[in-house]
Amino acid sequence: MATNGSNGTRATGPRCVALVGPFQSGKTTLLEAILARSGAIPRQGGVEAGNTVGDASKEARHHRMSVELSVATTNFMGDVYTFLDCPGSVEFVHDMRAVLPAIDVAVVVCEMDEKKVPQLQLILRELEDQKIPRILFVNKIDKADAGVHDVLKLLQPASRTKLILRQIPTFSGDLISGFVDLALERAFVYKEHAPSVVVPLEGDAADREKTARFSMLETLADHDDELMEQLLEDIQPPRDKVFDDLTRELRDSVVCPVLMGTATRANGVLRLLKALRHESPGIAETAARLGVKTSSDTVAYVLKTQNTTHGGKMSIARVLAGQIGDGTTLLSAEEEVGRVAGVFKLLGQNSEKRGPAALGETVAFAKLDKAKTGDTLTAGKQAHAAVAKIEAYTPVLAIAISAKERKDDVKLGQALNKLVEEDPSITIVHNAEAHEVVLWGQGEMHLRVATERLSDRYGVAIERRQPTVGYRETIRKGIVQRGRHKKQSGGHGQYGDVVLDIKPMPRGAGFSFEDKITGGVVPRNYIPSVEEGVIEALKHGPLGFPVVDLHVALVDGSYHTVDSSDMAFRTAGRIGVAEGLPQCQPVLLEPIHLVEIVCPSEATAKINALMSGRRGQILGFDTREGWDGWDVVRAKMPEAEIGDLIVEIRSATAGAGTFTFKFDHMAELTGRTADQIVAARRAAE
Ligand SMILES: Nc1nc2c(ncn2[C@@H]2O[C@H](COP(=O)(O)OP(=O)(O)OP(=O)(O)O)[C@@H](O)[C@H]2O)c(=O)[nH]1
Ligand SMILES: [Mg+2]
Repeated sequence: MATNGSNGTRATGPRCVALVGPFQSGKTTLLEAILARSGAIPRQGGVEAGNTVGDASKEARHHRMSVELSVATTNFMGDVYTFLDCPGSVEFVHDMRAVLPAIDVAVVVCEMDEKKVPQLQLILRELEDQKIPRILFVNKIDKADAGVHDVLKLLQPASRTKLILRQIPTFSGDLISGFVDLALERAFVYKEHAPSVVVPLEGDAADREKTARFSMLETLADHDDELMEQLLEDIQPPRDKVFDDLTRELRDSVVCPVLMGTATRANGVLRLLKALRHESPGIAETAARLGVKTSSDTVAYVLKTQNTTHGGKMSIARVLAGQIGDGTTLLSAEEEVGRVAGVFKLLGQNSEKRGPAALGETVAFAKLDKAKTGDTLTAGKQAHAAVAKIEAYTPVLAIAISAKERKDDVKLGQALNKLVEEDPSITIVHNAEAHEVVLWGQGEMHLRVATERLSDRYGVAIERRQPTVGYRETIRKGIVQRGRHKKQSGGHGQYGDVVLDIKPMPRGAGFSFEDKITGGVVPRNYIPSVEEGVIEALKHGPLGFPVVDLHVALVDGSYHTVDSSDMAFRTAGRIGVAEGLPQCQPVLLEPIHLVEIVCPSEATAKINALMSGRRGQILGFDTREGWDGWDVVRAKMPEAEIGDLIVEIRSATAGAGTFTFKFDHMAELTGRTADQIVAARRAAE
């Protein structure tokens, strides 16, 4: 570890900054304020007014929330900055996750809201795990009360690295009217939509400044022995040294500075931009973090794939080495992904054609047909090692969909491919048994937006319904049943006759068939047909579901030298099962899954109650390994009850909890619930 701050010179070149943070904390509004402040747009729009640069898609405007990444490039004091405004909803987390490898620094926009601390913790964790430098921006300071003095007390539990308060608020009466910057030791008053104005630092603010500055320095000194000595000896460290330490410790991810402001009024935004300019690392540090030599061949990382209505496919990427212009052929780890046909600068949904993208720039490349989000691309002859691996997403909610009109079936297939290309947190499963296309996703809103996109963007109107639960049925007792098929109409007749010994088998045994014919009463060559007939009948048992866990033995029968045929014996086998099963006490089987829920501990009791209320059998709960203040609850639960479980888990945990599940076993289901399921099945048929 370095012991002094002399290496803290300002990073240069184009930056890439992500705006992340809990749901609705004001990221898109902050982006708007940044763009207005830096002159990329003439006037600051608002989310409520529906005229922001971010969230420009129809779906985002309609739901008044970010449902995908928005990208905007601007200039500030001679440097290029690309801001990546990420959705806050956990349902759209994949867009955030995919951009993280590319960024120099994350601005984590949060609020002074206890309920949102677990969500903040989740986001900070991802950044901590990847050692991505981060700054907290406490937004909506216009709504803060006296609790603002305890900002660190409220937010520190969410962060594993020490938070460093960089600013303290100043008041006019009860309202926050400005702030003191503790590194600059200067007081400012906020002006609406204009830079804050410097005012004398005096009175109560001056006293509070001294205490707060000292604790800022103390935290910095944890990683700087020289500063520690100065503090012990009561020597005022030079201002440059303080800035150098802030820069270095942010770059090394050992502290997380905290700034504050009000995005709607662009208060605190200029300070944020200046902190980014002076203290955030740049492409050199980011490339080093990713193991890329900036001197090597061209390397770029794809952080988002978009299918635009006019421009076709766009791959938004950051150049990590070299430069990339029109006509460059690029290679991913797997294959040649295409030739760049246009380099674009983005400002929300507006794209502007430009020259080659230089080192560190974040741009959109057109027509890289095979490029995927998360790909590491190179123009070299050999693929570059992947700079990041994005974990696969475990889906939590499903809907079954179909095209409203039959003629759109093919179009739907193509649209689904594009949907998944843009959003790998959607999984598509074809349920052949139920003739269903099942869309698995991250939550209600996620799936709603996905179906809206199918119709808005890809022009396929969709019908949605609950996916079919994989019910089965079995039998509780056996029977010996004859199955006879005989037709003597005119010339060639049909004759097949079998006796089947049908027996229940233990759970999970599936189906087995046995040939117990002796003396050739059923000729050898017809026996496979008998089995086929049996299997056919088992697809649809007396309750309406596939029949499992039984053994069928062919024990007797007869044949006719002229009239017997494969067909006749298949029919006989089918008849034997169809007539036998209703007498075997058929019973419904439902799939039971092993469910694991993770949640903040204060919600554990609620989760237990929730699971019991849904026919869940709680197996126990534990502290979550490596997660202070979190629990894991394990339970066995019927598939039918898992349907919208995520919705309730999220509402019980302020959006922070989630679950995974895997099939465990099939269990008998009787009584009213079973009767209802069987009745519904009959009605559907
Ligand atoms: N009072 C106040 N309201 C704010 C401030 N910043 C944002 N808002 C409001 O908070 C709401 C959410 O703002 P957004 O900018 O959409 O928040 P977001 O973080 O982008 O939301 P998601 O992307 O959906 O997570 C909107 O109604 C904003 O007008 C602020 O500084 N003060
Ligand atoms: Mg947003």
